[in-house]
Parts: sequence; structure tokens; C-alpha cells
Amino acid sequence: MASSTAPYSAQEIDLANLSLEELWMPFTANRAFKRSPRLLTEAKGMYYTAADGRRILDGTAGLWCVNAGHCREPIARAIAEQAARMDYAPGFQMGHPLQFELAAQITELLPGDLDRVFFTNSGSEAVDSALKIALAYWQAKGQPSRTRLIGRLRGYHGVGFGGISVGGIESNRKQFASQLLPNVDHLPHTHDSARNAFSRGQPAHGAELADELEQLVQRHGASSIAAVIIEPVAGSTGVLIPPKGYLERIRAICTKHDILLIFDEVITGFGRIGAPFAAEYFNIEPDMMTVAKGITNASVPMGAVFVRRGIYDTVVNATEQGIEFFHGYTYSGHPLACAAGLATLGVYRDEGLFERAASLAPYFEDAVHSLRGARNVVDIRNLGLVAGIELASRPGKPGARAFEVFTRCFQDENVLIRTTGDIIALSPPLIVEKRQIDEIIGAVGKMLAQVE
Ligand code: PXG
Repeated sequence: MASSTAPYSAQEIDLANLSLEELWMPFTANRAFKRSPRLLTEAKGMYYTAADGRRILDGTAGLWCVNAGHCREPIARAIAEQAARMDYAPGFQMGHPLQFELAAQITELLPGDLDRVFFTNSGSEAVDSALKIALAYWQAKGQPSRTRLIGRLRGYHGVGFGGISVGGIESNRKQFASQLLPNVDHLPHTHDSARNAFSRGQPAHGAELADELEQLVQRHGASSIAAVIIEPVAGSTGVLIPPKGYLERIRAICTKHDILLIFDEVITGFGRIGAPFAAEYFNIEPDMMTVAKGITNASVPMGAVFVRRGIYDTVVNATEQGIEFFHGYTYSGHPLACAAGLATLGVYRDEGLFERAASLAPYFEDAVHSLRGARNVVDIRNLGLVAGIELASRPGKPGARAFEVFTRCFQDENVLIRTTGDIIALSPPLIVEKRQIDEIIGAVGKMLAQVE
């Protein structure tokens, strides 16, 4: 194309002359990245193509989100057709059929009376929306003193002010520490390497850590507490599987004191642990769930809050007329996201991908635990198709060792993994084949042996 015209598609970008300076990259060491960039240009199924043409096996489903594999034809087609038919429709005081249809189809996957859906565009927005729904609910119910929010140490709930306030990842909070939400408490995290290292599936020890919630209730009074938010399986912090009995106890204490329980299922939702949602896997019904990522197979940004019918009814019926909940986004229920979501649900259903994740889980478990004994490995934990491999840190350089494994896996082994601190996280698309699991584990094992 003529050089006077700006490129408008990936194929037309001149990679050799691509300027990296202008973009401020998220959660990235910008200066180091721009010195030695890692660029992806295409994707199909289990593989990315890197800018230098190498095929890269995706061991992380992008960022835990491309559960059905990349560039699935039915999803790409649905997006393209919808973009041509109706690109956008206002979501305030107006609607379009796709958003109602997607909400209806999703609720078929949900347990009990979790059957109301509020759409957002990301997990962070879903979390902030859920926290606001909790406050609106208690106000509508005539208990406006219930405002306290309880999260958990090492929890990740996105990057909104609400999410980092209830979240418990220190590095995400410290630049903003003076302006976080007030009236927030944190439960202890559930990681206990002394008792639970190398557990397969749910660790045996730690159910009693839930009792800290009872302590917080005693300290503050139940009538001051609006909601508890936790990831059923903590992802971002490095894959922490809930101890046996822990989630049951959290649920029981919340029920006893009438505290709303929010499961943040942004990672666990849509099949990651071998069930539609962690709520089903653990057979525990939260009062709300937050999701994103797998809802559209990450093809178009979308998040959602799933809400028990009674919460919706309470908020909506509390207002005589007019708008009941002063909250929403320009792109809530965006037509492209809804089209992608419907097609994604179709792929999950037609290919039985949640069941596939469940049936591959034992093979995946054996594969990741075969790395026990590899150099510097101090713990391995897993559930469904997610695993964390924790390495001993280099003195004074937390995260450096795992990051070197990550860069070498990408550069030398053509395998994409993810690291957080010194923990390697694996979460392949649910379409992964056994030989690809072997390839991912083989690459990690080889690099663990080589990296100092
Ligand atoms: N809650 C949970 C449990 C998450 O895992 C969010 C909320 C926020 O979602 P958005 O869509 O706003 O990013 C997340 C996101 C990683 C990693 O590798 C994890 C996430 C995002 C990016 C990277 O640990 N989780």
C-alpha cells in the first residue's frame, strides 16, 4: 500500500520500523520490554505466531482467558457478522436482543437462583459493580449500616479502586495506599507450604482459616458487614487452591450472619477447573459471581456480575419508579461482545470443553507433579487445568528466577508460560492435547534444569 496512507491492519504494519516508545504498557517492565520486545502477531488453536515467525505453544490461554483456543471460526464469524449488522446500541434505556439472549443462556449454566446478569467490559469492572450492588442491596433492604467489605490477603480482584481495596496483592496497592476504600478488612490467605506443599488438588490443611471471618464479625458486628469477596481458587497471586472444607465454612459463616458472599470467578469461570464455575465444582452457592475472560473466549472484552434473584428483586423493587441502580457502562452488553459470548457458549457446549477439562485434569496433574524434584522447585499445586509451580527466590531478587524461565521458555522452547513473583502459572486452553501438555511441561522442566 502507498506509504502516505497509515496502515490499518496488522498485515500492513512494517515491523522493522515499528516504534515502541509511545505506548505505555500495562503491568509490564516497559523499559526492559522495549529493549527486547516479545511480539505476537497471529493465533490459531493452541498456538501463537511470534513476530519472527516462530509458532508458540500457548500454555496460559493468553492471560487465563482463551479457554476454547484461539481464533475459533464460529466466534470470529459471529463477531464479523454482528459488526456488519449492528455495531453498537445504547444500553441505557435501550436494549438489543443479543444481550437478553446471552443473559438467558448463561443463567442455564448457573446454580440455584443465581439468575440475574449485569454486564461489564472487564473483570475489574465486574468486581466494582458487584461491590456497588452489595451496597445498593443493603440500602434497599433497610440496612444501610452494612457497608464493610471483606477481601483476602493475596486476593486479586482487578485494578479499580474497589478491586485493589478488597484485593490483597501488596504491589498493586502500595502506590495508592493512601486512597483506598475505607472500612475494608482482609481474611488471611490460605497458603501453607509447611503443611500443604505438593498437594494434588485441594490441600488437606487450613479449613480453620475461614474462622477468621467469625473473628471479624465479632470485632465489627455483622450489622456493619456488607459482603465478603474471594477467589474460590486464587489465580494471579500464584494459584492457591482452597483447603478442603474452607469454602464450606466461609459460606456457612456468611449465611449465619447474613453477609453476602461474592465469588470472583474471573479465572475459574467457564471451565477452567473442570466445571462451568467453581461454584458448581465445590458445590457452594455464592450470592454473586464476577466473571470476564472466558465469557467471550477473550475475543471481545466483556465481564459480568451474576446475582441471586432476591438481590436483583430487592434493589429493583425498592424504587417506586425510574432508574433503580445508578451504575453501568457505555459498553455494558456491547453487541459484538454479546455475539462473541453466544458463539463462545456454543463452542463450549458443542465440544464439551468443560467436561474435557475435567477429564484431562488427572493427566495434567501427573504431568505438573512430575516436576517435583526439579531444581529450585519448592511447591507444586493444581486443580482442573490450572497449576502453580513455585520456585525458591534468588536472594534479594524476588521473581527474577521464574521470569528467566518465562523468557527462556518463550525464546528457546517456543512455549508461553506465565509467572507471578517466583511462581510459574500454567493454564492452557481447554482444547489442549496430552502431547501438548507434555510439551509444555517438557519445556518448563528443561529450563528449570538450565536456569541457575
Ligand atoms: N478478578 C480476578 C480473579 C482476576 O483474575 C480480575 C478480577 C480483573 O479482570 P480484568 O479483566 O479487569 O483484568 C482478574 C484478572 C495473571 C493475570 O497472569 C490475571 C488477571 C489479569 C491479567 C493477568 O495473573 N486476572
